[in-house]
Amino acid sequence: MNFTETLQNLTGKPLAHCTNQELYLALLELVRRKSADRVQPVTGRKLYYISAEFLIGKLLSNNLINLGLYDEARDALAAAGKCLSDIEEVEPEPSLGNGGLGRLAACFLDSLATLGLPGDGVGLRYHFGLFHQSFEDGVQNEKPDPWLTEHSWAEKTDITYPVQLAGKEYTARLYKLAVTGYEGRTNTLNLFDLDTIDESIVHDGIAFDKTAIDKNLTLFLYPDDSDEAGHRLRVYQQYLMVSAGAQLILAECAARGCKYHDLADYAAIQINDTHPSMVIPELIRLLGERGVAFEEAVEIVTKTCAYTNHTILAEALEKWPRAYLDAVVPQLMPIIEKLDALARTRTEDESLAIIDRENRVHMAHMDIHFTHSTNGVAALHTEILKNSELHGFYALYPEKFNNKTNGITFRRWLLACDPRLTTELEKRIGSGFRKDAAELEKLLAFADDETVLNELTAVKKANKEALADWLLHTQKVSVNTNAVFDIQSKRLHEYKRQQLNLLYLIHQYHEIKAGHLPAVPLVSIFGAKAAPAYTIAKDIIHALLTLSKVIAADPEVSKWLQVVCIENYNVTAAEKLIPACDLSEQISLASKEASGTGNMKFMLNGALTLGTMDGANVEISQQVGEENIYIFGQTSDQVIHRYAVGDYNPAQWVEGDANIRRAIGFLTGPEMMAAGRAENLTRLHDELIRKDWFQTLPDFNAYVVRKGQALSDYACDPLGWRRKCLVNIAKAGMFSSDRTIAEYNRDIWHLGE
Ligand code: CBF
Repeated sequence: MNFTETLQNLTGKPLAHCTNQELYLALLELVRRKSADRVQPVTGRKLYYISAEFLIGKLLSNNLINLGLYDEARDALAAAGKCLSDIEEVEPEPSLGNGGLGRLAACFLDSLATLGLPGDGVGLRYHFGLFHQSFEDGVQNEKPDPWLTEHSWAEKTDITYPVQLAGKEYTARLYKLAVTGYEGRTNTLNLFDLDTIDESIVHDGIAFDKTAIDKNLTLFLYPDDSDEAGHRLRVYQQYLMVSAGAQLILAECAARGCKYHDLADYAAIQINDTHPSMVIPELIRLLGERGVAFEEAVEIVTKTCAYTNHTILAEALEKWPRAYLDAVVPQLMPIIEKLDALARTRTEDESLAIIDRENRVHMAHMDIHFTHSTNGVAALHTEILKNSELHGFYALYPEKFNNKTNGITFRRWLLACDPRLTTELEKRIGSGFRKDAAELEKLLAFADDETVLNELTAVKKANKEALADWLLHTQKVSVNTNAVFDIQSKRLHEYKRQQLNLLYLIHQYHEIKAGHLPAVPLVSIFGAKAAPAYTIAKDIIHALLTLSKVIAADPEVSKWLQVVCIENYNVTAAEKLIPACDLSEQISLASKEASGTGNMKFMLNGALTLGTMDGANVEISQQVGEENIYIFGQTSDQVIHRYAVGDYNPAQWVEGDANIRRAIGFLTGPEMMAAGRAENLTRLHDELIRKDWFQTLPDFNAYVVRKGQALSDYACDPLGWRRKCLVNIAKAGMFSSDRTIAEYNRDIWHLGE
């Protein structure tokens, strides 16, 4: 049977007579069947990657690509007058993640399956994900982001586990989502949920009764934690995930013959940041119920589990007040106390304790003491962990620390999102890079080939036009595709410094007004969600939206400058933005961005990085050479030193620099105040001149100069610019998540052995 016949069998009628919805459901069923054919038995050790987030994105195209069916599907549908990309529109994007950590987890699942390694994900089946973002009257508005439909990729099973929360028993139900690799095997993403969840309790945006656990537990990812009920709800969620996950792991291992004493021969568990840390005491508790003594259980769990740290930001290194754990997971507290006592026999250093003198439980400390591996996610990040943030732990357990620089799956971030570039690359260097990303280096042979460089320019132009169409269609925004597309898309956080970009744009506004015209028009695009309770982040969004309005209303400036904020930035939006980008903004305060993965996606798609020496930017810069990247700003050592000395005073920078004064002053000047809200603009203004915790001002001038250099290179030396882009694509191979996963497997997991 050919592809058309198979699909027709599933729809029950000629393809030409089907709606896009019917075709979507038929493709979903087809993918399910083909993926099921690739399930393989597990021998030896299997990985369980536990994570609060899996930002998987839409799955149809990716699955078709990985199954080798994409071209056939596209052509069969085209022959029936249907368009695969229209059918893709029918699919809702799964709301299972927030940012880099969740997207990394999704890339890792893809690479595990592609490399033929047995590795499943374990997480929660959120009904409304993070939230859906819209902009109303210049401010971020949040509402639920529903994605679960009757026919969803995640299939309900009959498998349930009891979970005790605050002394009451709940039933966790398992949903399974097939993860099929590129020419690889099929693994599973295991997602837990409660049957009793009641979506109707959500009102007024994303508000709901935080105490009705049976109804609310899996409604949202990262529910608002600005009050105690919100904090507790996060503990409830985390325990649901790890308790059900641990029971699943033990059941699967037992079914394969594991006697629990040998758990580490059957399972490797990766704790993705601190959200799943309670899996340590939970496994010890469950092993105890199965007759394993505490000391042995600790040894088994330590051998089985490993921990990844994704940040040095104190706010993300969770420390739960003991009272919360006493209330929500009383069954774990005696075990955590014993672990604390055991850790104290290994060190007298109070700062390494699990339960501190203020009765807070440090989840990362428990992870480091009671797992066999702690890794950072980029070389610089791991060095900072070893030398400063976790130095005491490194001194105690040097053998546990290792680096695993992050990566991205090239199937989604090149083959699926940039088919034009993929075709162009295949024309020149063959298709070996699909399986072996290092083969991209073959492109270097064309670095001086004008025909190839011009073709790459044509690909970029076509991608910019596609993005322009999408913006017009979805947001009614029209952009000039002859301008430089400058993009900063990532979570909104002060350390990522969208406010630095904002100040630059204000600076440019003044320069244009003063008649200093830029070398090329600039379209500056932002994609970012602010956490609902993060006031200053929302103020930054407001300032960007207001500036966008002020510029659009000024014909003198709007010819040269445009600011666009994408509504509801998600994976689908990223797939449109990244292939169209010329300049990729990676401008975090050095030392604060653990790695970044957007930086890798943009580079792979032929954008140049404007960035600080932070996270994986450092390794990108080493790969491409300093002439092919625009680096600026303080180094991480300088930043760490400035924090240590503690004498940073932004007011001095404002007083001493006319450009900074002018840019910050504009925030509360007449143009912005007339177009925006005084409360938000004043608060941001005051924050910048009084606190500026992420040192925006010391990097301002260096940023202005470096960005100016990049824009003038783009305008004055188009071939030279494109050559740099080519080098970036060619050198992106190291950032494939296949490489990252191979390293995790070699050093930590040893799967299948
Ligand atoms: O390691 C993946 C990503 O994780 C974060 O997003 C996180 O949530 N901690 C970091 O901020 C990124 O730097 C990192 O790339």
